[in-house]
Amino acid sequence: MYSDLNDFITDLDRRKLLARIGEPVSPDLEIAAVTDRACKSGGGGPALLFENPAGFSMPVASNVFGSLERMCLALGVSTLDDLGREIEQLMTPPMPKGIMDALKLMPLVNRLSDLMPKTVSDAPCQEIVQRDGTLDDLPILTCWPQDGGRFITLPLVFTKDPETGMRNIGTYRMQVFDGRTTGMHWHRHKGGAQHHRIAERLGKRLDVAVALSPEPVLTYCATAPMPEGLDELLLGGFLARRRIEMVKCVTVDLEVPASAHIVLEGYVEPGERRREGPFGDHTGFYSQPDDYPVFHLTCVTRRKKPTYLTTIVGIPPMEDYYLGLASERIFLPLIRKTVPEIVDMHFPAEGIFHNLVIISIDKRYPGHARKIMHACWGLGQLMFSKAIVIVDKDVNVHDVSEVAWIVGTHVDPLRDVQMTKGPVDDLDDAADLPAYGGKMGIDATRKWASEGYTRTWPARIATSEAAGRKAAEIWSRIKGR
Ligand SMILES: Cc1cc2nc3c(=O)[nH]c(=O)nc-3n(C[C@H](O)[C@H](O)[C@H](O)COP(=O)(O)O)c2cc1C
Ligand SMILES: [Mn+2]
Repeated sequence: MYSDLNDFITDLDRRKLLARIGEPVSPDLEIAAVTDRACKSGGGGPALLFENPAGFSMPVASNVFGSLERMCLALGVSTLDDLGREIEQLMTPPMPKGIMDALKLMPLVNRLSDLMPKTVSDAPCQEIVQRDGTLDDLPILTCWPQDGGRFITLPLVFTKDPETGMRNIGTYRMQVFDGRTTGMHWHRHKGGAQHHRIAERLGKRLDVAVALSPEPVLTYCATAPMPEGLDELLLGGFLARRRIEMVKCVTVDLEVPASAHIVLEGYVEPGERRREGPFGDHTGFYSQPDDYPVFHLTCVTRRKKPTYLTTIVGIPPMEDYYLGLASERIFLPLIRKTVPEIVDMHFPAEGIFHNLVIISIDKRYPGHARKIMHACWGLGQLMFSKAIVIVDKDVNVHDVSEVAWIVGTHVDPLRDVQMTKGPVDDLDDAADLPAYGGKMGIDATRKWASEGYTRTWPARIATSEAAGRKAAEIWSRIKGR
C-alpha cells in the first residue's frame, strides 16, 4: 500500500500505466484537454504526469485513479469485490467453533486496531511553513473555456463539527478568487456544509484545512459516501491496513494527513457568500454560477518538492467514474446490511452516479421493487438517485445492454413506473428548483399474480444443456482455426 503519492506514481510508471509529458503544457485548458483525451482513450487511458506545466515549477499529476486497474492498485487489492467481501466479513464475523477458527479471525482483529489515526509531530507536509503563502505558485487548472476561473479539483477538505468535534473529510472543488481566497463548493447535503451550518448558528468561524496530493487511499476516502458522523479516516485506516498518520495544523485547530504534499490552512466565515462558477462539471455540462461560502487562507505548508494532484470532470467517462466504482463495490455490503434483498448495484458512467442507478433484487413479496426504490431514496447519498431501475437477480446489472433489453420487455410504463419527489443533487439542472425535484423508479422485475399480473410471464430463451455443450465444442474449434 502506497504511503506517498510519489510511490504510487513511480509504481504506475514501472507498470507502464503512466505517461510522462516532458514538454511544457499550460494549466490553462491544455492540461485538461490532454487529460480528457486520456480519459476517452478506452479503459480510462494512462495516468498522466506533466513534468513541466508552463509557468510553474511543480509537476502536475492527473487521471491517476482513472482505470479499474489503477483504482485497485491504489486500494491495494486485486479486485474491488475483494474489499466488499472483507467489509462483509468484518461486519458479520463467523462465531469461532474452536481455537483454530478463532485464530483465523486474528487478521480481522488486527485490521480493527488499524482504524484509529495517530498523531505525529514531524510531517513531510510541513517541511516548509509559509504563513504569508499564496495559491499563486500552484499549477491550478482552468479546465474548460467557459469556467469562471481556476479550480482546485481534488482537494481533501477537513472540518470539525463545532459542537461535537467530529471530523469530516469531503472533496469539494475550490474556485480561486485570488491568491488568498477561494470558493468552498460544499453542497448543502454534505458533511462540510453541515459543520458550516452549525458554525453559522453559533456565529463562529469554521476552521478548514485542505490537503492536496496525500497518500492515494485518502484521496479516495474523501470522495466516499460515508454516513454522516462516521470519520472517513476509519475507512482510510481499514483500507491502508495501518493507522493513518496525522499532524496538527500550524494556524488552525485541525489535523491533516502527514503524507500530503501541500496543505492550505484557513477558515470560512459565518454568513459570507460569493458567486462561484460556472464550472464544466461532471454532468458534462457547465454548472450555473451560484453563491457559496468563501475559504480564506491563513497558511500554506508543504514539502520541498511537491507534486500537484488534480483531476478533471466533464462529459463521461472521466476519472471520477472509477472513484465512484470503488464506492459502488465498497458500499454495496454496507447497504445490504439495511436492505439485504439487494443482490447487486451499478452506476453506469453515463448516469453520473445518481442519474441512473441499476439494482438487482431477490424478489420475495408483492411490491418489493418499490420498497427497494423508497429505501434508496432514503439512504445516504443514494437519496440523490433520480432514475432507479430494479431488475430480478438473474439480470446482470453491469451489462447496461442487458438491462435496457429487460426494461423494454418487462415494463408496462403505466403500471411499473413509480414517480415521487424529493431532494436532488445540487448539480441537477433539470429540476425546476435547486436541489428539489422529481424521481422515477422503474420496476423491471417479473410481475407476479399477487401484484395483479394474471397472464403467463414468458420464459427467457435458451437452448438445451446438451445442445449448448455441443455448440461450445464446435465453436471452440471454429474460433481456434
Ligand atoms: C472530483 C470530485 C469532485 C467533487 N466535487 C464536489 C463539490 O464540488 N461539491 C460537493 O458537494 N461534492 C463534490 N464531490 C462529491 C463529494 O466529494 C462526495 O459526495 C463525498 O462523499 C462528500 O463527503 P461528505 O459526505 O463527507 O460530505 C466531488 C467528488 C469528486 C470525485
Ligand atoms: Mn463525511
